[in-house]
Amino acid sequence: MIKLTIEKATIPWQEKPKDSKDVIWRYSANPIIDRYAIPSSNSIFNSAVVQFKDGYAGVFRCDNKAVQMNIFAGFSKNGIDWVINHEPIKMKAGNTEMIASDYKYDPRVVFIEDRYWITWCNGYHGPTIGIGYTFDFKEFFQCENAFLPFNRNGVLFPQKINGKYAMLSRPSDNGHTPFGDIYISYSPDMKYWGEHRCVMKATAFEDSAWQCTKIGAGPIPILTDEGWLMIYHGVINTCNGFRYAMGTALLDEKEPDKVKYRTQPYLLGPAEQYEMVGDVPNVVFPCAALHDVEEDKLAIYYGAADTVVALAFGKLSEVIQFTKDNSL
Ligand code: BMA
Repeated sequence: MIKLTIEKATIPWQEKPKDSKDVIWRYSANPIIDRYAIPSSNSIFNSAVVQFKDGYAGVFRCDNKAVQMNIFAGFSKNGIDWVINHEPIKMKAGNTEMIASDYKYDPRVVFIEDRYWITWCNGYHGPTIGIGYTFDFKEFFQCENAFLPFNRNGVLFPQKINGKYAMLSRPSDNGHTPFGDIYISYSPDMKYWGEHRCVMKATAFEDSAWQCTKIGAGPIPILTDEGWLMIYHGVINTCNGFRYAMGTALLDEKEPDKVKYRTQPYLLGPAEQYEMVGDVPNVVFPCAALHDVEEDKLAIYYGAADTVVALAFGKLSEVIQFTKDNSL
């Protein structure tokens, strides 16, 4: 039998700066994707990447200059330099003919079993969770929306749990939601979703103020020896509006609605110019992460100030330890 060896793409990486005491550090050449990276774009942010062939593919949120939100496929050899298609993803009918969509934003991507699954915030009488799949990032198929409106931040687990697909989501409203907790739902077939359970709520102001208004899942959860590592965003409503930062939690492997640890401090908050200044100031919004257990590497992709895409790094073991040592 001929054994196929699939070349492992090198994970984007930069060593921690000598003077940094943080568990997560930023890529020195951030942002990696400029707001005008394709001819039509006003901003490119909150985007998802995944290993594909001997490199990477991604689904990018590109708002155009009419400020219409849509998702675009892109490709990269090294995970840092990206070529993004100039035309948005055109969906074909997947497990339904009902593929209505007023807008698409904040995609997530994950490989499960035989294909890449994409979730995004889909406009159907307000935001809800859209689901689609692709085998090659050329042809895309849209499935039934997972939930009723209004919902955002639909994030699939990378494998079935107790025989079912599992998805985190954040029920919301039709506007700039002033609340929001993370729930988990299960599906036998990626069409019908149920068994909804609350995972994690926004905190009390006095306990951890950066996540006291709302929270939402970010990248695809990573299975570790300590359970599912969930990177999420937390929001505080300040006198100048919302401020989005990044935290981590560890969820039970078999029962992921059980939170084992959850960070009281944030791991990354808006502090650099490109995170504090943009179309929506003071936003770091993680949507994807690449990891390598053997090399103990984690690369997190996040939208900065709703304008550009940036990259941050951490050691997987240190992020897990930090989450355990700094838990609420
Ligand atoms: C949310 C979404 C995100 C955005 C965030 C901050 O409601 O629109 O895409 O990053 O607000 O503006």
